[in-house]
Amino acid sequence: MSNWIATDEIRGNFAKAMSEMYRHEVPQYGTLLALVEEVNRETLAANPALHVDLLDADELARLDVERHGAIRVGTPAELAMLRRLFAVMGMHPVGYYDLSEAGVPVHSTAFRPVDDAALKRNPFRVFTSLLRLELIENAELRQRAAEILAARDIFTPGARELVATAERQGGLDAAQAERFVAEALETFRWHREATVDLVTYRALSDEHRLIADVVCFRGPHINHLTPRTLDIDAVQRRMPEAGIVPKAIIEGPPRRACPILLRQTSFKALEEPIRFAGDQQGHHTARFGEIEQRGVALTRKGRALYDRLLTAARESGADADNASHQAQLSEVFADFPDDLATLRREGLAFFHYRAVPGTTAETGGAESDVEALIARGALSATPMTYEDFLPVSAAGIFQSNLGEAVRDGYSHSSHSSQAQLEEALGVKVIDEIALYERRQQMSLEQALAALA
Ligand code: OOG
Ligand code: NI
Repeated sequence: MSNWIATDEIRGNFAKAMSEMYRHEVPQYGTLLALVEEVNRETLAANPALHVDLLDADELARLDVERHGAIRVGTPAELAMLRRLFAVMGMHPVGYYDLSEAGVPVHSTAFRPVDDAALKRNPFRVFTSLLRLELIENAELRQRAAEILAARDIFTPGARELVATAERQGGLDAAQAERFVAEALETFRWHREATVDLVTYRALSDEHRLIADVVCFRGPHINHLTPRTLDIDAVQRRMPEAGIVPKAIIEGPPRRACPILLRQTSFKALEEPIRFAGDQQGHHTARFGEIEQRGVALTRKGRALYDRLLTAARESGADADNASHQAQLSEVFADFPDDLATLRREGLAFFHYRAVPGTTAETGGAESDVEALIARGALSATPMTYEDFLPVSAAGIFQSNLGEAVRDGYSHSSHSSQAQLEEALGVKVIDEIALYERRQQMSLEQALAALA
């Protein structure tokens, strides 16, 4: 037995500290949290079956602490250090998201816990983007941005030291873990002072607002923190009453009896006063609020169907208002089965299998007997929650916060470069679908062993 504090506990404490810091920095986030809690409470009260399902799936306990955040960093070295910092909290890079196609000069991964027990405890995720400086067309500006980034350290000396300590010892003791949370938090804090003058800021911002956001500050301020709601349509409807203006459209799939993947909406970034070098006053918009509703994770086959239907819906024209957008999506998504048994039998979604106490397999437990075991009530299958993000939705969220100045996609030659992101990280990203597959398979093996 070691004296090290569990990574789950460090992550839980960090997520809590981050949430407190953000609530303090962005009061609207607190308002949104209260609204989400209210809607979740009402949804559970009105839907006892959902209450039981979430309880059974061990999802109810995590709901109140469940958040994702997002940051954007400027250099491979910053990303590599972040990878080590998140590892101390049991968070690892999962998935690759290329946003250059959508006109955002970044590519991204999500740091998150990966195993069942850790996800149950606290699924805190941070969508992390790396600026692709090579996409800045103006060579002089590119050079200037690189120099500014090279001159900063987004980590405190204490954070660097404790990450090294954790790696050397294989963990942190209680006092070290507490200090680690405080030191790590500093990287995500907002700064009212830019590191550059207004002229430089404007030049970078004119190239792309996101470039200015990444380059001109001491650190990669957390730009939103997202609670999970059980009814995103209700929260979207009630946001204006709470004094929050949501973006026009809920991203992702439409409302369904069996929610799939991820639905998201956000409120617009705030314009905040900034003091630039040379004592000049100006503004910057970066921080916003977002909510999400999570559904079942899809297999490769299910995801291909989702992508195909989403593309079909998008091709039939953009809708200005959410009601007609949702109506049209629902029509197109009529082709996506909407009951759990079909989603499972057709191999469209992932499930957790469990042995039902008090039953035995009799038939011996070969995998082909799964259907028979389920029919007899010896085996249960509950939907596995999607823990990741969606590139088209992420692009929509980015863009709703970049104001009018949305640009076209970057040229194809500069596209998707997972290898480049992995080189920066210093490790390969985990394939999210393979991870769901493994977790499903493991749950099935354990269930069958229990029944045997
Ligand atoms: C990240 C936007 C993506 C999501 O939930 O899809 C995102 C950013 O703006 O940095 O957070
Ligand atoms: Ni987000």
